[in-house]
Amino acid sequence: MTTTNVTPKTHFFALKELPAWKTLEEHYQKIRNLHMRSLFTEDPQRGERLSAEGAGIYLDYSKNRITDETIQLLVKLAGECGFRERIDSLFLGKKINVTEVRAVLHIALRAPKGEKIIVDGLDVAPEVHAVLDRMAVFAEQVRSGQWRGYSGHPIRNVINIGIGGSDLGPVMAYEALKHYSKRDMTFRFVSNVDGTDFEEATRDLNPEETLFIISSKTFTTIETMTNAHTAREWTLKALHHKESIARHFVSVSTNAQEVSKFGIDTANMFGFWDWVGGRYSMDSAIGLSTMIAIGPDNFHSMLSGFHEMDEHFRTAPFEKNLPVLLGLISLWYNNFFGAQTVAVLPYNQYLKRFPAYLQQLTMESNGKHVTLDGVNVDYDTGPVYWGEPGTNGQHSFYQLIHQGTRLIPCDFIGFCQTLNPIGSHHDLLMANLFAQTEALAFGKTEDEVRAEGTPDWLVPHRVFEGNRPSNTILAERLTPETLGKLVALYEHSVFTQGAIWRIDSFDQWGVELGKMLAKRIIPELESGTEPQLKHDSSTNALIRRYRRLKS
Ligand code: G6Q
Repeated sequence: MTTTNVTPKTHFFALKELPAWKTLEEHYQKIRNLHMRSLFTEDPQRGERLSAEGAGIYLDYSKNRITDETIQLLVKLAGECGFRERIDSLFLGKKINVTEVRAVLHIALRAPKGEKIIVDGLDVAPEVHAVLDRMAVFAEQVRSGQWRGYSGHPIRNVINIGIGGSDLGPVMAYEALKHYSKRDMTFRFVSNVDGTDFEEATRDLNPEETLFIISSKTFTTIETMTNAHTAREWTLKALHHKESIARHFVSVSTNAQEVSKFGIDTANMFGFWDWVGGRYSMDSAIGLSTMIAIGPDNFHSMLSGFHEMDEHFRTAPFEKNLPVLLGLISLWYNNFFGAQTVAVLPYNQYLKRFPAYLQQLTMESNGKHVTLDGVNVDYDTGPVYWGEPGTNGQHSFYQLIHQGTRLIPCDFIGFCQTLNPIGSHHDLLMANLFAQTEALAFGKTEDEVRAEGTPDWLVPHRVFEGNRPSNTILAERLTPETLGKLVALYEHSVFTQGAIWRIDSFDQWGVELGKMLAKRIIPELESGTEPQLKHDSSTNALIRRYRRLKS
């Protein structure tokens, strides 16, 4: 692949004036009251027809409030928004992150050896593989016990210190792939600047056997640096020698200068690049803890899963393209039905952190209110993503999804094989998944409720109107490869939506603001003398109260 690396030219863009948008508005009026019950009755093949398969992942999108025409119109909309060109720009390494003037090349992190990806005239693929090779050597040294702590003990505990994109991916991947992890080692993740996080992660560990990975793209993030300094003190308190740091600390960063200022030998630094966004970095060196946990071969399988989905996204026609379909259907509910949220419901305990991971991926990417041209949007952008693993959610918030007043589109994720075959657990788990999608779509009518002998006064409470939409994502088995495919599926679905809304899905100015604001207040909390507060009256009062009560 080659690139000219020209910042895309921006121009005023009125999404709602596009012919396909206007037709979709009319179409919405026609089908908004159609019930899935009749859609399925009229078309016995619907369940099989409205499905797609890519990179070994099956997507059933038939239980949505759509017809064939809806999909055609949404695909037309994508075409009118120049989405094909946007996909090409992404894969060609053009600087589509316009506000930070950066290429967006997470796809390069999983490109196979030998593929060329040119950024600013340089092929970045060999660098990516050089870092992966160094990570593999290090991971094997730690896993085999060849890498020793300062006092000669093998490393038994690995703690990743990072936050946001430098934490959520590693935690999610570790939990998701625990089945494949080295069980005689302990992996923990410290992100919160609340000292409790560090304390609880380390209280039962021996510093002589503990390795810290300080993961920070910038190496200036205050939470991470605070935790990193605490980790250094914790280590020095036990090992007494400054030289021990080199055996117990490695870093993942783009900032060699700050890494060496902290005292970590840059020989023990694993780099990445400014074209990797934090929330798109779990397959870069930020995944070092994952690689140590599951081993380099499994890590490479995960990368090949990512790549397979990348290729599917890049080449499949939109009507058969999983990330595109997922993105377009989500946009359909967001912009035409006015849905505010999307629930992600993995029926797999290993995916318990997947919804939290997706929250950052989706909401940090598409929580924007101005277009690439800097103009306020006149339509809704990123919905709120949330979720919990099934079946737990069924015993709490599903009530609202079934019978509440809001429309909540759901993504159900399930696997045909379990990694822990115990009795009939897995069939029971999957029966719940299928039953929930069925109940949401078809509900229970008044007649059905009466036929069960329900007294009149109770009937309204027991009626389920149904017509509540869901996608079902089905894969064979949760493997490192499948995890790569699932994450890439959502990455590209986020991009699909962001491209149509014409927003920058790859910047995060809201996060940057947060990083600065606290810095102003810290000295006001710590100062020995009463500071002159110049905030609003609420913030001033809160700070004064805190100062008064803190000791
Ligand atoms: C992700 C964001 C953000 C970032 C963290 C940590 O896309 O940019 O979540 O990952 O703020 O930043 P550092 O890795 O620089 O510490």
